[in-house]
Amino acid sequence: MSYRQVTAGRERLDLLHVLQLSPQSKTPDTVLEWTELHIDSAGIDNLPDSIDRCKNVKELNAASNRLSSLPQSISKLPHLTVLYLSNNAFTTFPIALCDLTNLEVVDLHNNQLSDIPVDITRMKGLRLFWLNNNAFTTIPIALCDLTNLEVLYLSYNQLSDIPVDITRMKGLRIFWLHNNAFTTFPIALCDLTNLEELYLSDNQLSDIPVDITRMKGLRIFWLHNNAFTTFPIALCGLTKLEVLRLDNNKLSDIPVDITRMKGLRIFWLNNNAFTTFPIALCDLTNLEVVDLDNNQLSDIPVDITRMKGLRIFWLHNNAFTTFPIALCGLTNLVMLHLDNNQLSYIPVDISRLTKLERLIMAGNNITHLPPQIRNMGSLTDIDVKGNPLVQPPIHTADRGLDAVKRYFEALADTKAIQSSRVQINFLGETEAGKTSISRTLQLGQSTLTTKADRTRVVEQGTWESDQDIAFNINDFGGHDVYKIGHPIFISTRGLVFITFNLSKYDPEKEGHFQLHIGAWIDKVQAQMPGIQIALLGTHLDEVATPHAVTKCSSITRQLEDHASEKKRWYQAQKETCENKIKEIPEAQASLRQAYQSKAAHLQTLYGQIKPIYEHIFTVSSKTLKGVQELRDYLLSFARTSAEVLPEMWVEAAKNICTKKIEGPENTLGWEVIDDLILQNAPTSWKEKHTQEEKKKTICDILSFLAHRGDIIWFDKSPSLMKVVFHKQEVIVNVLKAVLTHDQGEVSQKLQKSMKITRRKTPKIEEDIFNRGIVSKQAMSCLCEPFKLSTTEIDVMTEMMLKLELCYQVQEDESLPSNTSFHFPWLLTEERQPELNTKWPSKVPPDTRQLTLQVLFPYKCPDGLYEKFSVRQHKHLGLMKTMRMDWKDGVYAELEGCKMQLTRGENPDPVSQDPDWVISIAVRGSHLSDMWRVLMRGHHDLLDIIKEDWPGLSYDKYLVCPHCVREDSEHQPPSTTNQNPEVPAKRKRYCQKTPTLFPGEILDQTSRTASKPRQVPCVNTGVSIPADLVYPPHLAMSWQEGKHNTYLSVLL
Ligand SMILES: Nc1nc2c(ncn2[C@@H]2O[C@H](COP(=O)(O)OP(=O)(O)O)[C@@H](O)[C@H]2O)c(=O)[nH]1
Ligand SMILES: [Mg+2]
Repeated sequence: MSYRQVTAGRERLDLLHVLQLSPQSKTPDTVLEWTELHIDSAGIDNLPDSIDRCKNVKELNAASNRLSSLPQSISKLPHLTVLYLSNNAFTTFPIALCDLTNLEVVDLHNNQLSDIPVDITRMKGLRLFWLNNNAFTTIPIALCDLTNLEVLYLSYNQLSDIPVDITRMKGLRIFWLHNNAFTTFPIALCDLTNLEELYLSDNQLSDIPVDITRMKGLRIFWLHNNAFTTFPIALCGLTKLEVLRLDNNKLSDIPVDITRMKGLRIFWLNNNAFTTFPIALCDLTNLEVVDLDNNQLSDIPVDITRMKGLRIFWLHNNAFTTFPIALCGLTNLVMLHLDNNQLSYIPVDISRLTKLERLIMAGNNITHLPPQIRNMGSLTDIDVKGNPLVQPPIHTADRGLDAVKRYFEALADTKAIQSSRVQINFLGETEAGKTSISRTLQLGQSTLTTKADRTRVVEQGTWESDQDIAFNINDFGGHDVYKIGHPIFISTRGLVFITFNLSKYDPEKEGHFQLHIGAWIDKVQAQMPGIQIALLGTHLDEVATPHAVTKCSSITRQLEDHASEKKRWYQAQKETCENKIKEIPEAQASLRQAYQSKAAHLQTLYGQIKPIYEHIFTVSSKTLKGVQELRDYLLSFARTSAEVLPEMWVEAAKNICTKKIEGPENTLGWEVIDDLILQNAPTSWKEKHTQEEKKKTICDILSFLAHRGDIIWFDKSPSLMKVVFHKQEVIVNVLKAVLTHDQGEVSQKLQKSMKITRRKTPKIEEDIFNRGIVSKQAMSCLCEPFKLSTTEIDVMTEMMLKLELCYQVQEDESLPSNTSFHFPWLLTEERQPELNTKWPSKVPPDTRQLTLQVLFPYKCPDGLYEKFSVRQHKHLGLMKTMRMDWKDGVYAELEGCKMQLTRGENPDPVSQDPDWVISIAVRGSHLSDMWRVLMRGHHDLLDIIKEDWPGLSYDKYLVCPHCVREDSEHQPPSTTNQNPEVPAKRKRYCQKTPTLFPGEILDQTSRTASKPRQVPCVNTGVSIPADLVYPPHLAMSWQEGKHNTYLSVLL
């Protein structure tokens, strides 16, 4: 007999089924070797009778199936000690278990049990018993005779009392009873004198009897989420208690008697009604952790310094307006949470907290951190997010404590300067007057462009108003290249002017507002919802003043309509979510939560949108009328965004920005940067710091400048970080050269190039324009006119890969020059007809199809599909053969599945603006593999939206696999459609719409308490297996939240 650990998985079920068919056969040795059998989530209704062949199995996991009974044969597994049966469909206790006297652990949570038979008393070995999430209304008396039971889970039932018989359970140490229906304390518990942990949270208790003091051994007691309005004084007799949770009650005071609880180490009092600090706590000198989050405290008495043992203190979300200075006397503090208060400063005395490791101050009103922070040796983490910091700049603080310390060191050695350099971005249609106003601002005199000036894609300039206030100006010409996203070029801290020609603007003309203003606002807000946008009308000299006024007030009205339409859209979406939440049954808590987070997300999205600046600026670059007003606004904007910077940072920024205009370099390499930045550093600072520290400071400064929009620099990639793009134009030109759809232009470049022969040109061209493939060689030809070095070209390509504009394919490993780059942007070919054999329109008989559709109202954001297509490549590896691309789609084979991604318009005969859809369809025969592929695609797409289009609105649906099959089988379709899930817009044009399930199903993070077995396909009226709509999920975990994490650390 082997004693090895042998785990058998789901795939071994087949073997058991074979054995079941021939009961006389000999048991194979492999089966005898198994010590663990994992057949959870296997979709079975019964365990095979042949289970008794697994003679040596000690652990059997059959959780998450559809079991409602067990075969008698299971009682013939003499070694079975651990049995998992949670998430099944038991309504009565499987009696066969009662003969398994060696069973030690039985998990039956998430079933529908309401009673336990007396035979259970035969299970003498039982130590751990999970019965939570069942349907018990009383405690089955039979349980009380399990005298060896140590841990019993009965939470999430409907218990309201406990029989005295419970006292027979002398062995019980841990008793879980939270989320039941107790309104009075079950007094019988008081005689369980061996109990060490008692969990009674989430009931409706309001008092505790004195008898509780008989529970001499109690160490952990949970009473949160009950109905206590006064502190239950009887608790004070529990002198051995170490952990007490009374959070989420309505306490406002604590009696002095509490000082008897000498053993108390961890005390949760968060979410109560304290308005003054409960001073009695100050004498609990053994307390290590106190949680007073979410109360209304505004002060802390000096007496607190007596709490010498206090290490972790939570005071999040209270009403502090000044920093409670008494805290600075708690010299043993390791962690202090004061986030979400209204503090405006951190006192210098904070440095007395020499053991402090984490200081959490997010969401206050702090503008300056004390420089003494750099002397706090134990501090490893400071969180100051969401504060209006100017010292140090927010971005520097975001880089972490070390960066903050380096900043303060630089401040110690050089002068502090209130400095501001604002990025101004002019966007708008061509000929709007962008270049003229940009140059007029820089030169301080009227500068009108001529035709010849209008070829450049971006023009940069700087304007220094005084020593400490400067502007970087970006004047963007209209070109598709910007579709890949202004965010690379525009800093969220900058200003965007949507520029339009006021003299040509016609308020009466249909669509004028949308074309010249509205569409630009939508685009900028979808990508950078927090940025400040203002409107700028040019050519003021050509408009009579009264006309200008009328036009502006018309625009103001349109702006209001535009904003309220957006608001209505968000509200409607939120209401839809809220209505859905109401409809979802209690049991599907997790789906409900998915909708709740969607509603919350919509709320945040809406909240993030910064209103357009209320005044519309009007200027003339010819007469300078209105220019002064514009300048004044720019200066005041700059002043309010000024930050305290060490002089050497300011000098570094100046040196680099000068290079934009003056230097011949396309990019700046590390040596140049090193010199530009350290040139003005004081000698004292240089002498103090090692090469490594200097490098880190340089990175801090570059990162700050990149964030502010002075330069483009990717600090996350080791190869890219060696190069600073200080001239946007260089990047833009290269992108434009590579991404252009102008075949003539490309041909010309290729023909001029010395690097390739005439014969090769047509092939290269065909590759680019039909297949979207740019070889390494073609890439360098296209870049030739810009006189870039090889390193610069490599860095640019690296950047395009990083921005996921393309993916790299190396056809021959031994030939790196054979590398090519695939740009979905460039594809013009339609779907190849030969794909129909791999992916026929009709779903093949032995195959199923899962489909996710993500719908975008009116427009598919530029570049979203392309980036998504590129991102899929990382799952496919370098093997190009697994993938076929066309203009609006990808077909790929991976992990035993076939996948087709497509982008398309949903034709809508009624509306001018049809919805756009990106769909992910997966075909295969193994559902779990198919779900994995689909879920991953879903994640990728959502991640891209989150990264690049945080303000984008979309909707998503899972298309019923049954309908997909039906649809492909029965053509032409029927016309009846009663589907409530189908958005109105879709109903109009779909002759037969498949049932759509909410895509939010995919957002559920934990297992639903009771996942349905069947779901109705509304359109056809049939029930389909839930596995086709609900992906298999991770096991539900009841332990969530910060407290449990720290609990496990501290206990
Ligand atoms: N009269 C007048 N002409 C202007 C003004 N601003 C620009 N222009 C002219 O309008 C045309 C387009 O201007 P430009 O700055 O190149 O527009 P851009 O394409 O948006 O950069 C040029 O012919 C300019 O000379 C202005 O304020 N008044
Ligand atoms: Mg221009």
